[in-house]
Amino acid sequence: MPVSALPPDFEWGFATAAYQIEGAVNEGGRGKCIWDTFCHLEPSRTKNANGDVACDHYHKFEEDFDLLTKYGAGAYRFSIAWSRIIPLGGRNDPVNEEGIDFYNQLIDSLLRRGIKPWVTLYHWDLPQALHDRYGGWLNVDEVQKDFERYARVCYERFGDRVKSWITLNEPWIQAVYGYATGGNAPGRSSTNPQCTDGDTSREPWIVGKALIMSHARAVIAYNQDFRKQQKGAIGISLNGDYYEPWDATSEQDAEAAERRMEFHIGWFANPIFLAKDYPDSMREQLGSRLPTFSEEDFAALAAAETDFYGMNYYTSQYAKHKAGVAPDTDVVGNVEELQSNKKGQSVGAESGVHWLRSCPEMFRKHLTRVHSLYKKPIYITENGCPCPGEDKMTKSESVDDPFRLQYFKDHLDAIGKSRQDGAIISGYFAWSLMDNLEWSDGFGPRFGVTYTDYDTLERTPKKSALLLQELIAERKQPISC
Ligand code: GCO
Repeated sequence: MPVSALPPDFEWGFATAAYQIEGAVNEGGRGKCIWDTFCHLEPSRTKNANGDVACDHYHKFEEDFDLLTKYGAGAYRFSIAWSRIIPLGGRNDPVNEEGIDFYNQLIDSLLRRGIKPWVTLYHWDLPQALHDRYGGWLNVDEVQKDFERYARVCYERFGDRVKSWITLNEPWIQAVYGYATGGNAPGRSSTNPQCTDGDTSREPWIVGKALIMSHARAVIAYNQDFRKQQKGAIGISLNGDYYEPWDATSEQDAEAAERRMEFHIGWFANPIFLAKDYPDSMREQLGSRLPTFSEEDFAALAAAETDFYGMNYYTSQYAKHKAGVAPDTDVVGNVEELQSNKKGQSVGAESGVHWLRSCPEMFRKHLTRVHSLYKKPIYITENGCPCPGEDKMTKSESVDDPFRLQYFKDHLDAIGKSRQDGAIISGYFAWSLMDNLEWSDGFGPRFGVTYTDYDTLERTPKKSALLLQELIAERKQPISC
């Protein structure tokens, strides 16, 4: 297989998130977050799983970083739990020095190993106290001020050593799963009879605005008060599948595909990267349910110069136009999402979760589209999959993971091709360093390159980790042109 050299500053690594791996939820002065409440209030919603212990990374981080060293990682993306740093979350609430110490230990250990820390400030674990105090993400004015203060504390305490910041992970998931489907914390949904205290058909869009403005404030704070001295970069990680028309000859389906991506990516990327309003298709469908940006908001968006586009990419789909008026609960743009097209062709090989099929060709198109629209360097901040049937496998079966190996090869190949197409792709983080708590799917799906035994907490490298190790060592990527 021909290979192409990557630039020397290409970032290679693995990614995780605090609630999915840390455990130790009642240690070190940590305050509760909305996921603690969500998992414990109605355990069936998370398949009786929770993050109380998870991978116990809180106590085992040195062992986990030994793995990073073994895999040759140059960078490691992890998230800080807001409620470890400020247990009550708010701008006038005290900072927890034990939480600061914990993340100082992580950062210093990574640096000793020559691994660059990439820090996500928010990976869905809002301090519960802010949700209780004023409605959390539903209170646009309050939450952005508290997020800015939290971000400032992180820059002040860690920014001498952390040079790569990601403000938010997948705001779409926070807004839609948290406030439309109710499948993620805090579990609000217009179809949930418990949500009688608000207009739930507006909530995802209000939360979206709160997330966008929080990102903007955190970036402005960095640019004004820290960038000159600390010389780091700051971005955001957006999820989003690529969509192709279900019927390749239908104009309506082509528009549906575009609309679907606007509802998913443009919702956040247009305000954040272009300082523009939401896509027209959103305004047309949602009318006054979509909040507006004031002059002041637009000024903040324009001032919040963001360095890079973090892309979390897993899969793609086909889009079929839905006739008729979209219902209030529609968050995808009146589109039917399908895994095969009109000709019956599947979007790609099925992985170990129903929503994820391997579609590297569409990944390549996605990279080209995002690059041409937003013109920022792209870092793949998540990419990975569980193997078919892996949730039921024994350890020895799971560590032999040809499906994942092929998935990585094909997606790295697509990156190589898009780089040849002209897209600027500056790094790649495999999701995930180890099997971990897959949110409301519990501990079933295994996305790790390391097998986690949840009874003994023993870690065992899978074969795919060793493939990445080889590629990283050679600083090469396969390109099968
Ligand atoms: C996400 C999150 C991760 C998930 C991963 C696999 O993208 O949903 O960032 O926390 O675990 O994506 O679903």
